Order: sequence, then structure tokens, then C-alpha cells
Amino acid sequence: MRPASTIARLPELLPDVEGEFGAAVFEGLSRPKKTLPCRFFYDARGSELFEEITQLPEYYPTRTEAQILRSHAGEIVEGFDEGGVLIEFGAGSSIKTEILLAQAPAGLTYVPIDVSDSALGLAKLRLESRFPGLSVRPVVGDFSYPIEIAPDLAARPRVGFFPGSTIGNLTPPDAARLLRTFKASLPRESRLIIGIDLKKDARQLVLAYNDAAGVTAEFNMNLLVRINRELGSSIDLGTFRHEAVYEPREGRIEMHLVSTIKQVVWISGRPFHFDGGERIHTENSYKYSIAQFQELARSAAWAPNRVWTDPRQQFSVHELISI
Ligand code: AVJ
Repeated sequence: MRPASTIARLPELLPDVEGEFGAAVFEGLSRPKKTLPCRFFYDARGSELFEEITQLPEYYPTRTEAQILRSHAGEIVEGFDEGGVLIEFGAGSSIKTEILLAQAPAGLTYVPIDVSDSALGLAKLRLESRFPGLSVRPVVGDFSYPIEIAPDLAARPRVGFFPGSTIGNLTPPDAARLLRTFKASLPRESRLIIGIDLKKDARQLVLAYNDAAGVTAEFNMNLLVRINRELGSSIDLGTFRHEAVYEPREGRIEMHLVSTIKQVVWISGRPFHFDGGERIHTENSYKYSIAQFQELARSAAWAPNRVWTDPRQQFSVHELISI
């Protein structure tokens, strides 16, 4: 997989390479509006905490999407061809994919893409034992780059899968750019099945990112734990607090870490000054209406086709066709 120089890198989604974490921390905390990229949430502890988040009563996206996939798997796989290729961007554990694979036509080849080869390895073992006829061909890499399809698969029809509303971390222009990047591996007529969290009552959204058990707070604060562990700092976590607010104008949840006091934090021998109440932005999670996301898809040369939602219209799964 080679980074195509023509396609700008999407910094939000790049794998965290040792040096890169430090560079991103120094760069982010040196900005007038301090920021830390959300991709650094997912170290081993962060991935564990995210799994916990998906089980929380307040955090509805994961279970609601799984419910939609279970209810409509038969319809969704109607668009899959016998002997076709299913490409999943950021597959991770491929748990949701199993719902579709259970109903998929014979002779399918599954190409999960992820930065974590251990996650890919585990998923391959699990899926090939559950689905004997399925060929799993993992690709270790960063899905924000165009991927090259193995020559022996090149002539076969393809479907893309991008669940979880992960695209919500990107600003709408970056989200459109990513959808265009997907076209490199999903040529004309290919379908893309994508999960999008829907706009809803702000109180429910805020609760989903401020759970009573404090797991999301720990997930957010884990960034400071990483800085202390990996960059030789001794940030007092007691002087920072988690914050997640809904910004209706932008239609997004914003997560921040707030310094509760005026202080100087030393990281690898460099001082970073914080006023009391000063925030570090750590994540955006954009929410769309169905019409808004369809408009964004069209702007990236994808034709909206079928849409599936849960009865309470909390979450949506879209089928797009590459044009
Ligand atoms: C994995 C990016 C979809 O934005 O809802 C969960 C990550 N952040 N709780 C989201 C997350 C806080 C999640 N995504």
C-alpha cells in the first residue's frame, strides 16, 4: 500500500507511530486553540475502554446499528454478487460484518483493512472457522489511502463496508474527501454500505458522551495517561476534567479536556501553559440528517440508494452507488 501523493493525507485517521504521537502532541498543544487528534485514543487501554463504551446504556450507536443490520441483512446483501469482494474500511474486530456475512452469497472474499494486524489476525481465524466457504484476505494499512486490490480479485465485483459512524470524526469536507478516496478501490457501479449517526435531541447526545459510569471520561483522559507514559511527563490528572458538549450550529459533539487550574505542564522538557478553564479539543463526532448525508455523498460522486434506520430513527445505514 503506497501513500498516493495526489491524495492529501487525512491526519485524523493515521496510525500512531511512536514518533508521530510526540510530534502531534507538541504541534497540537502549541496551537492557540489546543488540540490532540482523536486517533490517539486507541492505544491498548483506549481500545478496551471503547469496547466498554459500546456496551453502555447511554451509548446507543453500536447496538442500534447492529440491530439495523440484523433486521435488514437480507436486503443489504441483495446488492452483493456471488463470488464478489467485500472490502471493509477500519474493520477492527469485524463483529458487525458477521451479521452480513451470515446472509451473504457464496464464494465471497472478505478484505478487511485495519492498522492493527493483531485484530485482523484474530478476526480472520474467527470468521474462517464460522464461515468455511469464506476467503478472508486482510490488508494491514491505513484506509485513508487508496488500497490496491490483489490482482486475482481485480476483476470481481466489489462492495465497501464502513460502519460505526467513524466518518463522523471528520469534518464534512474531509468526510467527502475520504468518500472520494474509497472510489479508488470501489469503481463505478460499486456499492458502499456506511453507518451514519443521526441528529437527535441534544440531551440524548450529550448523555451518550457523558455516561454516568465515567467510562467516556476515562477514555478521554487516557490521552493524558499516554502522554505521561510515552512522552515522559507527569501531568496531574486531577487538574483536568472531561467535557463533551453538543454544538448545534456544527451539528457535532465536541470532546475536550479542561484544565481546572492555571498551570504549566512539562512534556519531554518543554513547558505548555494552561489558563484555568482552558480546553484541549480531542474529538468531533458529527451527526447528520439523512438528507444532509445524502447531499454530502453526492458531492463526493456517490449516488444515494437505499437507507435503513431503526424504528426511532436514531441511526442510519446507507447504501451508496459509485458514479
Ligand atoms: C468510534 C468515532 C464512532 O464518535 O461516537 C465514543 C468514538 N467517542 N465515545 C463516536 C467515541 C466517544 C465514536 N466513534
